[in-house]
Amino acid sequence: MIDDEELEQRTYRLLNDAAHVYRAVPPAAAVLRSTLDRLAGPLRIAVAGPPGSGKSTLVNALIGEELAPVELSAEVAYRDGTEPRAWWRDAEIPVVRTGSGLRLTPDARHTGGPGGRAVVEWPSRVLRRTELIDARGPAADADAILYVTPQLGEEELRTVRAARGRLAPPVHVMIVLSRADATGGGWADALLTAKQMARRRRREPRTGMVSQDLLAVSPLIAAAARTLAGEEFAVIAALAALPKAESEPHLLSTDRFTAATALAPVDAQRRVRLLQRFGLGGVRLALTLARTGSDTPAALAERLQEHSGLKELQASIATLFTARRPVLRARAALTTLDRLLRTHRNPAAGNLLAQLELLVAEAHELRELRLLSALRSGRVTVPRDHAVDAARLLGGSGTSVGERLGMSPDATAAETWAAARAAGERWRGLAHGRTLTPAARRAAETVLASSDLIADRLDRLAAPIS
Ligand SMILES: Nc1nc2c(ncn2[C@@H]2O[C@H](COP(=O)(O)OP(=O)(O)OP(=O)(O)O)[C@@H](O)[C@H]2O)c(=O)[nH]1
Ligand SMILES: [Mg+2]
Repeated sequence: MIDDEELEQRTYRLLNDAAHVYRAVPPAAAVLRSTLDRLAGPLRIAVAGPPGSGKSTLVNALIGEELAPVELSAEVAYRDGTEPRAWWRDAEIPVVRTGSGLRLTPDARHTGGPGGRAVVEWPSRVLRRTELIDARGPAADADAILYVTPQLGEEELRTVRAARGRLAPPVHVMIVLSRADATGGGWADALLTAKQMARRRRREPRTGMVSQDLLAVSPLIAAAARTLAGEEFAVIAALAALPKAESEPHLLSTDRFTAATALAPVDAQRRVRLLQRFGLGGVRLALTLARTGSDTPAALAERLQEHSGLKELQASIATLFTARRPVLRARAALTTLDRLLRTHRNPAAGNLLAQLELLVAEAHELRELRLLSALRSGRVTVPRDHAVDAARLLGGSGTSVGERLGMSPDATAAETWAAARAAGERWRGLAHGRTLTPAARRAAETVLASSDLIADRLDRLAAPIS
């Protein structure tokens, strides 16, 4: 079995060999060039969802800057770069920062029909690891999707399922229940209520089938917290310093909060701006936090990010998406190459195709991804009682040994060992037993291989370094 690094290297070699074979076939050569570029590039995450669900605001929260939405009705990809630059339909265009995002101004030559994607380069540590696409529809070339929606009914689940199915290979999906601050009318416990609801929905099989994780987030509070200015903190602190009896009546509605005669220490204009940035729920939360120990801008920003659900989302993106980057990248590249080799047939291509198939068969992580996706879509089933266990061991909830075994962070080495052994026995029994259908047995064999790899990794961790 081969590891991430070998998978990457062999994928790279195959693409290079193919580039040589197709050097005289311009369309194929172009596809290979961009595939090679992408192999080393960041993971592409599309932020998708219904209109007005908070996609652009979430992009800002993740990057930690007020960039979106751009004043251009198009999909926008945000990438890391050394300085702010933008492109539209292959031409570089001016970027201007306004009070609420970027203004991209394509000149008349570049306008035309709707659709297309603008590219914005922005220096950012976050973007070095992941490219974010503020999507309009299902972004066809994404490795993963954050599906942002304030509600999750049958219709939304159908949309997510369709979005996954349209993409080859089927991508990783995470559902973000947005506008969590407005849950149940937006009262003080709105965020908590939303998080509890998300936890419940996450366990439902029909959501588990389409997404790796489901989280409640308030993009608005998250974005405001990530970009909290010193002056803004001063306004919040001034309001928090007022006696509660004095301020509370003005926090009951946006009209009362922004009334000219209200809350004298802070003028109405500043209050309006604060409301735009945080929403009423966010203002209430910020005041409560400022009163209970968050007495510096950094401390307040940190606590607001926790409450908004952003921290949890970042952690989930890191374990479920970013940690899989090499495998996801390789899988996307190999899928493209496979298609190319089958459409532009020649003797050398046949040989490359055989090598590609061998690589895919040997790379256990690719098999894991394929099985995870098959289990999620219901194309393959394992016995009900074992479905959650299977997805976890395959790395569906994170790829570390502890996450695969579902251990708590304070588990001892002995407990981890015992769990690994038990998983191995469980899946050996299923894989070698006679109760499963052939397809389920093959799935059990893959889960068993994952369990054996976990035991291997524990072995290596325990072995003295010589
Ligand atoms: N209360 C509340 N409002 C939010 C939240 N997130 C975004 N909004 C507001 O909802 C409106 C739409 O937010 P956007 O981020 O532009 O949503 P979008 O999905 O990008 O919208 P389109 O690109 O037009 O589809 C804006 O006025 C935001 O300020 C949130 O978490 N809570
Ligand atoms: Mg938008």
